[in-house]
Amino acid sequence: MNETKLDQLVSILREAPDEVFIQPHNVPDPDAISSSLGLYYLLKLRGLEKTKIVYDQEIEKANSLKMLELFEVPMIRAADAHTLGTEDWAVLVDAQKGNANITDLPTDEVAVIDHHEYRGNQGYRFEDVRPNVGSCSAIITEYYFENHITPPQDIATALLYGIFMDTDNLTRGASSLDIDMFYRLYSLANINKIVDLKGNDISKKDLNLYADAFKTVEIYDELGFLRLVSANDSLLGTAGDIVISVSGVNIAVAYAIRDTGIKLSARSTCPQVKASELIRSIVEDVGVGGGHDHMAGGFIPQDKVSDSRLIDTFIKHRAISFYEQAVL
Ligand SMILES: [Mn+2]
Repeated sequence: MNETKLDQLVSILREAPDEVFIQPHNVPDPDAISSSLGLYYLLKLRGLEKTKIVYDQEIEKANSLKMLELFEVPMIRAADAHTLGTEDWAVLVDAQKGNANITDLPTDEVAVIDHHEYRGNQGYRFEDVRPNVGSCSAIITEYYFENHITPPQDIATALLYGIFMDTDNLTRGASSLDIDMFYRLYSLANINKIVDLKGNDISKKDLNLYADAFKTVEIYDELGFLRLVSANDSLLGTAGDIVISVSGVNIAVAYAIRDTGIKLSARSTCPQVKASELIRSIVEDVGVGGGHDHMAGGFIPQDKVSDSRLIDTFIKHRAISFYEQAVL
């Protein structure tokens, strides 16, 4: 019988000298949380008892926090992972080594499961990177069905929600795998919990931040710009989703200015404008960025921000130049 991906991963991880940490990107979103939880359950099932989920930075969004509570996700902050050390191994999920949004912990990153742009093998012994898939949750779900494992109800529900969120209800970059896995999970999931999560999309505090942010919206043809006046940049993507839902706007660039630099998020439904390329053109020579055709993110460190160039104008100028080239 052919080895499945899960078999391969497990046989590598059995050689781990000490603990195995599943690490999603920083400020984990629903797709990252459900992928981590889904993989955690599979590894435990296969006897890898010394497995933990670790993440860096704060979880800010109401729906992500609600997930932790509803599904009792055993995730710990890197700062609280006292046993984590250089002898431990890590499996990265929903992120790859070298991404701006993942902290390089002391662990040895031996494996990666992701659906973002492939960044090349960075010394992994196992890699499953599928940029054409809309969610990491769909990849993890496939590990279940491929191995004839039925996910328990809470895990099925979390994975279903992960697919739901990362593909914007199956309308953004959804592949046939996302749709197949969504369909198979649906009958196993608790839809009441999905309803509960959907009712926790934003907190009251976020509402005020959004209200301020929407006042900053500027539209230029199909482009919509939004500036978030808060350090809570996990709201950027969601704010961008709302801007893109404005009639006539097909590309959204949302950004937040923090002490450390500028965090950027892009959304595109315009076929000529790939969000990842747009972001890369904005951060060219000054920062890092990447993502998918439909959603992407980037960061410009504070020391690269020139005093003589107003950052709002800088971002808009670069985005408009890229847009005009692309749609010519
Ligand atoms: Mn994802």
